[in-house]
Amino acid sequence: MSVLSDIAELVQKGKAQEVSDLVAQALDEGTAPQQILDEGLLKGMGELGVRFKNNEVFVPEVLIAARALNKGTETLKSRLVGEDIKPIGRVVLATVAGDLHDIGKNLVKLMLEGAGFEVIDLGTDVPAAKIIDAVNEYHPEVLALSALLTTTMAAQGDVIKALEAAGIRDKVKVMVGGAPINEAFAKEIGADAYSEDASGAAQAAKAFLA
Ligand code: B1M
Repeated sequence: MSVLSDIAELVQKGKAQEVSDLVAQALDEGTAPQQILDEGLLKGMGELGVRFKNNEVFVPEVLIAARALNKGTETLKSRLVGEDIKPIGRVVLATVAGDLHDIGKNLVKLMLEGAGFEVIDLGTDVPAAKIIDAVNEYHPEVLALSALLTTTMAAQGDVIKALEAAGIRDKVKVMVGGAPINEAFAKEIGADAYSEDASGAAQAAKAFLA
C-alpha cells in the first residue's frame, strides 16, 4: 500500500495522529502537497462520503473522519504557508448559518493563506449579523462564504442582502462556493465571484486585488 492510500484509509478510520504523521512523511519523501491532498486526504473523505450517502456509516464516524482530515490539512499548512510574510490583502471567511461543514472552508483558508492573504475565519454556522460585524470591524477586501447543504445555500444570499441593508455592499467583494453552489446561483444572489474549488478561490481573491 502506498502512503497516499494509507492516508485515505486512515482518514476514513478517523485516525487523526496517524494521518498527520503520514502527511508529514509523504512531504518528507517529496510528494507534492496537492497530490497528498487530492489522492490521500480528499480521496479518503470522498470514499467515506459515498458510504455516508448509502447509510453504511453515520454522522459520528464522518465527524471523526473530518477531524482526522482537518488535522492532516493542518500538517500540510505548516509546510505550505510561510511565516512573517506581509499579507497582500484580508479575507473574512465563514460557513453560513445553519451549516456545520468546515472541511472545504478550511481548505479555502489554507489556499488563501498560501496565496498571501490574512484570513479572519469566523468558523461555521455563522449568522449574517455576525458576518456584517466582522466586515465592519476588519474591512476585508474579500468576504468568502461557504455552504455545503441545499438547505443553507440561500443563507449566502441573505448575507449579501444584509450587506446591502447595512449600506456596505460596495465595500467588499463577495465570493461564494461549496458543493451545491454554481456560477448561475452566484449570479442570482448577486455575488461577485464563484469558485468551484479552494485553489480557484485563492485565484479569484487575487484577481479582486488587481
Ligand atoms: Co454532511 N452532508 N451533513 N456532514 N457531509 C454532505 C454535504 C452530503 C452531500 C452527504 C450526502 O448525503 N451525500 C449531504 C448534503 C445533501 C444536500 O444538501 N443536498 C449532507 C447532509 C445531508 C448532512 C446532514 C444533514 C446529515 C444529518 O444530520 N442527517 C448534517 C448537516 C449538519 C449541518 O451542517 N447542519 C451533516 C453533517 C455532517 C458532519 C458534521 C458529520 C460532517 C461535517 C464535518 C465537518 O465539516 N467538520 C459531514 C461531512 C463530512 C459530509 C461529506 C461526507 C463530506 C463533505 C466534505 O467535507 N467534503 C458530504 C458528502 C460529500 O461531499 N461527498 C456531506 C470535502 C470538502 C473538501 O469538499 O466541502 O465540497 P467541499 O469543498 C470543496 C468545494 O465545494 C469548494 O472547495 C473545496 C475543494 O477544494 N468550496 C469552496 C467549499 N467552500 C468554498 C468556498 C469558496 C470556494 C470554494 O469560496 C468562498
